[in-house]
Amino acid sequence: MTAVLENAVQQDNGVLRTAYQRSVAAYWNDNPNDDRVNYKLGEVDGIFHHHYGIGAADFSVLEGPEAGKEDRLIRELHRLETAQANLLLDNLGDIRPEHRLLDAGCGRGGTSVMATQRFGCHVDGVSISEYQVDFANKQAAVLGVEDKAKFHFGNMLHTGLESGSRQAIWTNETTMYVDVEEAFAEFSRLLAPGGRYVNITGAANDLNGMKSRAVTAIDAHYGCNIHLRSEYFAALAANGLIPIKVIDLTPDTIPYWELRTHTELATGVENPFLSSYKDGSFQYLLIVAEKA
Ligand code: GPP
Ligand code: MG
Repeated sequence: MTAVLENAVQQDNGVLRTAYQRSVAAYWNDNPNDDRVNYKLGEVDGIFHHHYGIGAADFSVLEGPEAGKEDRLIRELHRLETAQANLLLDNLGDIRPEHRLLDAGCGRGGTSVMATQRFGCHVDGVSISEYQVDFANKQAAVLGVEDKAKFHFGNMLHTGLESGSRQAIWTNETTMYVDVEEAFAEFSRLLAPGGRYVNITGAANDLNGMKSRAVTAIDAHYGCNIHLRSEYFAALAANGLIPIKVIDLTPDTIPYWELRTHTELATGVENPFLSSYKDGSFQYLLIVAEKA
């Protein structure tokens, strides 16, 4: 067998099973978009996020001396992203130090690190990007939480983790990369009875018909496939995950995107987000479900 073929077979039996998954992994291993908006914000306190922000933005950072403006913007955007992760953690239920959690699509590990710091519990994060896994493990060591937060090259659709082993699972803006039916079947298998699944995601609004041009532009920017709102609830119900809370975070995330248009780190995706949130074709949702 040639080396190339051997490699392909090995990958098909392992973490990456489809051409789509390999393309997503390649994107995050070698981000073709300007990634400074994630890196520079993470440098503020060592917590590296791959999601957006919520809450009232302090637009006064745009005033005052031009000299420190960019730094003030970076700190404020980072504060809003950390607020988003805190809201997600607020919804995981009663997490105790002996519990084991799963961060499905962990990125550079920010939300997992915050979870171990808050609850003293164990978190496993999986990502199909080896670059992200390596970054997250190194950063956990820098922050002194490497014994609690562990990151693995793994696929949320088939984690290989033990059934019923998780008190909580979350996806922080990662479900647009997977078939949610498949993902929720795996989460349902992994959760202990009464355990929680928390999802923060952007969803296309069914009431608006098919995906708007702006939502399609967001898909194209990240190489993802944004789902309809209804698909989430159908897939939860089909897998014994019973919603207990749904919050439309759209109004809470708009200030983040408005502020982000002012930084030199803006990537061009800001206007599609703002226009689709404002015309109602796209919604930023928190969904909390319990395992029956
Ligand atoms: C990435 O955040 C999040 C996604 C790629 C998923 C898409 C999310 C939706 C709600 C549609 P990031 O922090 O890596 O993106 P950016 O580089 O733009 O900050
Ligand atoms: Mg970002």
